[in-house]
This record gives sequence, structure tokens and C-alpha cells, in this order.
Amino acid sequence: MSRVTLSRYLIEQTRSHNTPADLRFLIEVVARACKEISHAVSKGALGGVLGSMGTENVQGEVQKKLDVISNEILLEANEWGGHLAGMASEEMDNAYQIPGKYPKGAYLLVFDPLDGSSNIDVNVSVGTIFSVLRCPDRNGAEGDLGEEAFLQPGTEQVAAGYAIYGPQTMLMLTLGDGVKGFTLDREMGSFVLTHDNIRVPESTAEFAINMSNQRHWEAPVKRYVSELLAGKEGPLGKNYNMRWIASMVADVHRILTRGGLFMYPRDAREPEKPGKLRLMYEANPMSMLIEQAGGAATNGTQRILDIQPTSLHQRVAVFLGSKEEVERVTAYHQD
Ligand code: P6P
Repeated sequence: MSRVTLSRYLIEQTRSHNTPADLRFLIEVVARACKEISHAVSKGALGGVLGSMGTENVQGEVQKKLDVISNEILLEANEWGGHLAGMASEEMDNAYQIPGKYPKGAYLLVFDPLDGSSNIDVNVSVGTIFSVLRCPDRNGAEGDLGEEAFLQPGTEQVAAGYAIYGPQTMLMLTLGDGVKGFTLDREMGSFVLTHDNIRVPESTAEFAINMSNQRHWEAPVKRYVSELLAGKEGPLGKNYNMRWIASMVADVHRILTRGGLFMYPRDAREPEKPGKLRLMYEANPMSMLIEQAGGAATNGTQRILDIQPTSLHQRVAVFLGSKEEVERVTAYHQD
């Protein structure tokens, strides 16, 4: 069978699911930007782009040179096309306004341009996470697009995905009709459909959490992880394996590929924060992908996609992956 590229998949989706041409164009542009980021990341020390900027982002996190470069690649690729009303990024305090010289469109693009960037200097997989929303009707309002236009629950996403820059560069995408995986053919420059029907197994024997935070967790998480560690002799009656790459894109990719449970709970280190990961451009797009692949995603007490955001960079606790284990750890929070 002839290869199905991302472009062909999107055209066929347009025919079968009436995917708007503007959304198709948006995904194509984001995919092209991810190819450019993949190229920059793969140069490593040869590209003079490793290391830090000596600046901090809105999260108070040190900005790597590639964080800023990746952010600029996505802005420059998307601002002129007429498909967006605005953009927001982990690397920018405020929403990005489409320059007046360019037409505006119906969609909002929210992204973490290079997630896991602390891993870049040690050559571990990193990625770009993106989420697409419709821009609310502005009723003729002029002027800058306010943050409130972006504050929509994850159920409002029309598309979500990530690019992972690892041994292969892959694009994982959902338009609300399941999850597809595309592998970058660097010789042709095309993303080729290689994973036509991604499914997260309902049960798993693998979990992912940063165990060094154990003393800071809340009781339900301490109970659950101790049961995982108790293995066959414990209440769960089976042995579990553990992985923690500390790059959400890489950990989630493993779970979409072979199942598992990813946890980043809130903890006592910063009790005023509901977690470390960000809702709008990490948890929401990843939760849409996981649910579209048959998994589940909660913050310990509710479905992540149902959370009504109150600020662009708000954080959230994350439990996502194989449904059986997400439901178990979530149930412990009810006890
Ligand atoms: P820790 C990367 O900085 C990130 O935002 C996610 O990609 C990753 O899952 C998490 O933080 C790792 O956090 O505390 O284990 O370094």
C-alpha cells in the first residue's frame, strides 16, 4: 500500500469528517514547525544551541536556548497564515497577538514549545506539545485578544498532539477521532502514518512517578505507590515495573505505545500549587490524546478535561494512562 503522509491523512479526514480546511492547514503548519525544531534539537552542541539563556520564563524556570528558539519557530510559522486568532505558550507571560498586517482566523494555538528541555543537555528525548481551541466569538470586539479567550476546558479542544524528538521524530495527533502516529522520513521530509490506531491497554504493570518526592505526597498517593511497590505479595497481587524519564512527552509516548500510568501529584513542597505540570499546554492535550486512545486522565479528584481553567499558566496534578490504574488511584482520593 502506498504510504499515507500527514497531508493525505488530513485530506481524507476532511472528506470523511468534514475537518475544516483551516484546521488542516493549522496542523500542517505546526508539523512543519516541529520538523524545524527537530532539526535544531538534533544539532546539539554542534548548533551552539545547548545551555541556558540566563533568563527565566513565567514559571520561574531557567530558559534553555532551545526553549526560546522553539517558541520563535512556532510563532513565526503560525502568525501569517490567517488560521489563528491568537497563540499562547509556556515561554510567554501573555497571549501572543497576531500582528495587524496578517489576517486572523478561527483557532487558538496553545503550546509548550520544548517540553522536558532540562533533558536536552544530556541528550534525552524532548518534545513539543500543542492544543487547538476555537476562538470564542468576539462579537465585533477589536483590540488585543485577552487571556480569557483561552480559558476553555479541555473538552473544547478540537485537536491535540505532540512531536517527540527521540531516536525517531514522531508526531502523535488526535482530531477527536482516535490517535494516529506519524514518523518523520527525513529523506523525504514527510511525516508518514506508521501507527494507525493507537490504544492504551486498560491494565498495566508499569508506573511512572518521581519517587524522590515520596515524603511530600498526600496520603492517597503514598498508599497507592506503596501498594505498587508491594508487588505480588501486596494488595494489588502483581509485580510492577517503574520508569521515570522526567520528560512528559517521552513518558506519555511510552504509555501510548505500551500502556502504563504517569503521575505528577501535588505535594507539600509548594502546597499553594495544585501540581507542577501546566493545565493548558501539557495536561489538557496529553489528556485528550490518552482518552482518545482509550485511557483516562484525572487530577486525583476529577477528569482533567472537565477542569474550567482560571489562568493561562495554571498548574494541575496529573494521573493519566491505563484506565484501571487511573481509576484506582483516583478512588483512593475519594476515601
Ligand atoms: P521533575 C519537564 O520539566 C516537566 O515539565 C515534564 O516534562 C516532566 O514530566 C516533569 O517536568 C519532570 O519533573 O520534578 O521529575 O524534574
